[in-house]
Amino acid sequence: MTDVTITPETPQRAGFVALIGEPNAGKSTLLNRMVGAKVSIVTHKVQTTRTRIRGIAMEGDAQIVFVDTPGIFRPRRRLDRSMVAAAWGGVSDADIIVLLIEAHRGMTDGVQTILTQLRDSVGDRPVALAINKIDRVKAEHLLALSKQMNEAFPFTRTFMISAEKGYGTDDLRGWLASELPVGPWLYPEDQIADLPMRMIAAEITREKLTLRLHEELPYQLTVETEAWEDRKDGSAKIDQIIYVAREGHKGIVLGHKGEAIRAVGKAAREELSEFLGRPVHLFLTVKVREKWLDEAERFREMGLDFNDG
Ligand SMILES: Nc1nc2c(ncn2[C@@H]2O[C@H](COP(=O)(O)OP(=O)(O)OP(=O)(O)O)[C@@H](O)[C@H]2O)c(=O)[nH]1
Ligand SMILES: [Mg+2]
Repeated sequence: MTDVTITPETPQRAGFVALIGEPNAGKSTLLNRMVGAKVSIVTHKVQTTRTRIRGIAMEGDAQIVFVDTPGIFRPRRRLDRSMVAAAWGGVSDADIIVLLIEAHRGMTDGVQTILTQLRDSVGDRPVALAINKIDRVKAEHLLALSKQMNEAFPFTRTFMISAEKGYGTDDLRGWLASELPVGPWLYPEDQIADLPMRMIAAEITREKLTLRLHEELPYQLTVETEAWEDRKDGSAKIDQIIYVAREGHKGIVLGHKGEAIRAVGKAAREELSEFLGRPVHLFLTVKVREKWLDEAERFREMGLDFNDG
């Protein structure tokens, strides 16, 4: 008789980790780093992310579903309110919450407001503090900030990270994996995102527009994928509409002799074609729609709830 060794199976773990914080804290950068691919768009401007975006990472036997959220700030417009509501919705669905703050900005009024609301909404779930952008400050500054934050809120753990450079992010991911509840994986092992392709495509174009346009304009436009055709030759033909709220904005988006929109289209097409691994023909149309910021359909396309008023 041969010996049979029965190894007890290590249990699978799985769950949701919400990344929250003020606009520009580096949530989307962290999500992309954790997943190892660009799933959520990143710009140097505030309010880049408009809806919850899931990115999936495997860590040993744990499947961590990271939920990137819009930055939390004091909302003015209807769109702002829906974005902030989406962020808190991410908190209420999460098994673990990670609050990102910027090392060089410290405990701002905005961060304190978030802490107040967190106290009322997390119950006994773990909340980690991630002090991000540590590459921008001196080490001695971090200890004082960590102390100040931990006096203000009972964080389960504190991590000092640079989402951009990758400092401290492996530690954070390891800790998150160990804290997740035991349970079956929620997605196939090789899946990294669950946003529909047409939305990812629209987000890539919106990122290029946001990087190029100044001041308020990025906040007053939205991009939708109108049509998508997979061609026999393996390429994809993608038509997108850029909605702007004013005639004047249309001219700015197009640029002199259409040079602005051409540059945006080229950058978006290149990234999209790399993402898809095949050639892309991208056609952008700019439409003036004065009331798009008050249209339920536009919110639905962005993946947001449309609230009254
Ligand atoms: N120096 C430095 N910059 C960073 C780091 N992480 C993110 N950034 C930069 O911070 C800016 C904002 O990053 P995002 O990831 O878009 O921030 P966000 O929190 O998702 O912002 P919203 O979507 O607007 O709420 C970008 O210019 C990033 O490159 C970091 O660790 N160090
Ligand atoms: Mg973001």
